[in-house]
Amino acid sequence: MKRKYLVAGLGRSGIESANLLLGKGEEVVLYDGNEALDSNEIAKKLTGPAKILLGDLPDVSTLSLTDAVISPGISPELPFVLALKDAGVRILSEIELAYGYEQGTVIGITGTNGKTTTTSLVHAIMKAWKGEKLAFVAGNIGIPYAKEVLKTSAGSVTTLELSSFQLETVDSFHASVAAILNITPDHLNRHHTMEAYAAAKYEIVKNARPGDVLVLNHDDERLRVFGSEKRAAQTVWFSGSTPLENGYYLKGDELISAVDGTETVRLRTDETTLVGRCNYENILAAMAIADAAGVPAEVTRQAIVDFRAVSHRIEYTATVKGVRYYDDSKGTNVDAAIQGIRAMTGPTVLIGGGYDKGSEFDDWIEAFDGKVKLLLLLGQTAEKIRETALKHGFTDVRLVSSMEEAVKTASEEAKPGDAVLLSPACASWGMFRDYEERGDLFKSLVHRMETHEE
Ligand code: UMA
Repeated sequence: MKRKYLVAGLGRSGIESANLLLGKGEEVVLYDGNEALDSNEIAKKLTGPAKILLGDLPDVSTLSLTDAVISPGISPELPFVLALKDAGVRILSEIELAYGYEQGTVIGITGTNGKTTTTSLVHAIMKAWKGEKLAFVAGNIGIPYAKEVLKTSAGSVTTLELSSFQLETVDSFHASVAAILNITPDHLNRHHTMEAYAAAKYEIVKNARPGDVLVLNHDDERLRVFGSEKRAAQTVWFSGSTPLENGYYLKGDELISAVDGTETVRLRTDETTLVGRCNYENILAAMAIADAAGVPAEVTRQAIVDFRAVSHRIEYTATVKGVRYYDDSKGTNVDAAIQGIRAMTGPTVLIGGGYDKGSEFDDWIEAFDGKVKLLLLLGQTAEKIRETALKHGFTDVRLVSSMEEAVKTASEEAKPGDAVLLSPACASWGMFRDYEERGDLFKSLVHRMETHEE
């Protein structure tokens, strides 16, 4: 049967899905809810002709569709997606679509925090092992899988960073090695409950086969339960806190792998430029994944030693007038932002707030631990965070209306020896395209002050 695809959402994911389908000679209709988009601009990004619909989607029965590829930012609960389902249209994610063209081996990494760093580490290891032509990285990290998949071949390894949004609508997707790094509250406005959010992440292993490996965090209670269930994939554990009879763990300043209680020291913490327990956990997970994929231990070790930190993750930006500035724009939820504040060693002016995902901010405020001297708040969540801070007796809070005002105020209030940390505990949507744009603006404002200082 001749298929007819709707590609919904015309951001990075949608455009590359459309191009993959157009390249395969499929009939594609493009759709975006934002009627202010320019159809001509969209058409320029496409590799072939396609009808473009903007604003409200017409009655789906008039479109004769067979499949709909929905972008990660589109909830499968939206009325137009439900209408498509009711009309018998197959709903799939970009990941599921691209996976249909995969020729090699796939490694899938999900979790609330640490997935970009772990994905980058694993990809660095795979590149060191297989070479540039046989190692690919894609997914939530910012490179659509649909853009990379046609480059894969029988011997290649693709490392995918997968968000709950991308996993929600997979069907046949299969990763030979999968990892769930941790599950803490995030995106609850989309998934509603922690159970539903966790269930989306568990989809990463739904098609596990004998011989597959599932890497899980032993320190995460929910994952300890999940990992004890019977399934085709073998579970391999890592822990940032507890020595394991079999598994990967941090002990003092050593990263260790153990088999039946026999320990091998794989790396010392001073051999990597990554800092903080969360990063050591990411390295342990990456080692477990690399071992499961069959990478020689020395190749893994060297690639980790050579690895440099990911942008926007507690990234040192500059020192201006004795004040150190850090960009942790990737701290898009409370748990990630707690890691950001923990990494600070002295008085800190903290810039937070952003898009409202329905999170609670109590744990974040409690983690301030006397270090935060002033909290500057931006965006939709500013008032909610301020109220939470006051409830916890933290009163040094000020609302600001832009990143420019936040950086200016921070620079006026910080004394030499202090730090200024952008770690919002919220997504950037509403004010910025994504956390990268938010972090880049912060960094450029800091660098501008640095230039004026000279
Ligand atoms: N749109 C609609 N209707 C809606 C919602 C959105 O039509 O109800 C349209 C918007 O008008 C816009 C387009 O959809 O034109 C945007 O699509 P998108 O939000 O899915 O964004 P993409 O640019 O396609 O980027 C997506 C991921 N975005 C999200 O998950 C929100 C990127 O993850 C990912 O890097 C990219 O695909 C490539 O795979 C970003 C992210 O913020 C980094 N991820 C979240 C996170 O890390 O917490 C999950």
